[in-house]
Amino acid sequence: MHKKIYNRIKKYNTIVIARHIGPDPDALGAQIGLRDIILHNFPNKKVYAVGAPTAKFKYLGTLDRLNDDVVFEEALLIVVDTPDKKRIDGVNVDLFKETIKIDHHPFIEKVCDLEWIDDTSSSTCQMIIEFCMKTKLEISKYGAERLFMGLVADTNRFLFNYDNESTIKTFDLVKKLLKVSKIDTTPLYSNLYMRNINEMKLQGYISQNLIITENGVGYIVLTDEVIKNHNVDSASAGNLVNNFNYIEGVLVWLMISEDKKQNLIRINIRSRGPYINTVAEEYNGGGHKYASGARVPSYNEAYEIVEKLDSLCKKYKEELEGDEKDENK
Ligand SMILES: [Mn+2]
Repeated sequence: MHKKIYNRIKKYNTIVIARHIGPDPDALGAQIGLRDIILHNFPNKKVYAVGAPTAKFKYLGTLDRLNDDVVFEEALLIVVDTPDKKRIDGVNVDLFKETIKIDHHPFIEKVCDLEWIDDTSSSTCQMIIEFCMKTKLEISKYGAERLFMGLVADTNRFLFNYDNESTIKTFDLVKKLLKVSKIDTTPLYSNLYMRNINEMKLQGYISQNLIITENGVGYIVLTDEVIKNHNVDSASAGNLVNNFNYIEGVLVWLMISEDKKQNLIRINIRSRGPYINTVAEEYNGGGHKYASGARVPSYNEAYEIVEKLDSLCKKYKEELEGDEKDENK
């Protein structure tokens, strides 16, 4: 697979790299990192990283606009960190001569001619690192920094929940990346974890008002009014979900944030117990087993989700107890 992808990159003079709407550091890091690495190895190629920019992650680098002289019929498209067609930002997959998908989400649908999917990988950035290590692509320093930031973000600073083998692979690839690129990680962490005081105050509000259900679902409703009073936007409110890991008795937690501009409710869910992506998928969302999201039309669906997550937790705890009893026999 690595070889096939490498050969296609080598073959095409015009390469467009796309990722999902509402990008996160893994999507942007993979996209911008890969662009830099391809240009570093093939300076004469034209490589574009496309999609709507986000002010919040501008430290990851700039995006390109596709000008009129791009001939899609002769170009290669690489889609990163995106399992389904409808979530690809900024390009029409059907226009390209050839297409490749590189992704670590659970499979949803076949979108590209060539698909490399590894849902045991911590991040798409990790897959790009692996790809470079296994091919002749030399990793640029700038590229290495983007990939490192994306991987750190998706693993939530290595607090991720994977099996032993996957974890060893992640650390091994990070070790190799640091060795070849000699990047300084300290400023990269400040990029990722610098927060403004308004977000911190909202985090305080969430801690004060978090509701915990009978079976261990922690949730908070952030109305438009609360979000406005704290001077943050609804997307960054939802992102605070990552800061509520490891609360005793809370297995699943979610932020329910109103987005008045788009007239919807954002749901950001995390888990350190049951798989939650199935519930997100029922509401037109999706993601990973332990980190998912959805956008729903009203609070009614949001409360339905809380209830479904609560019964997931109940089942999960019962199964755990069952296992323990079996072991004691
Ligand atoms: Mn990702």
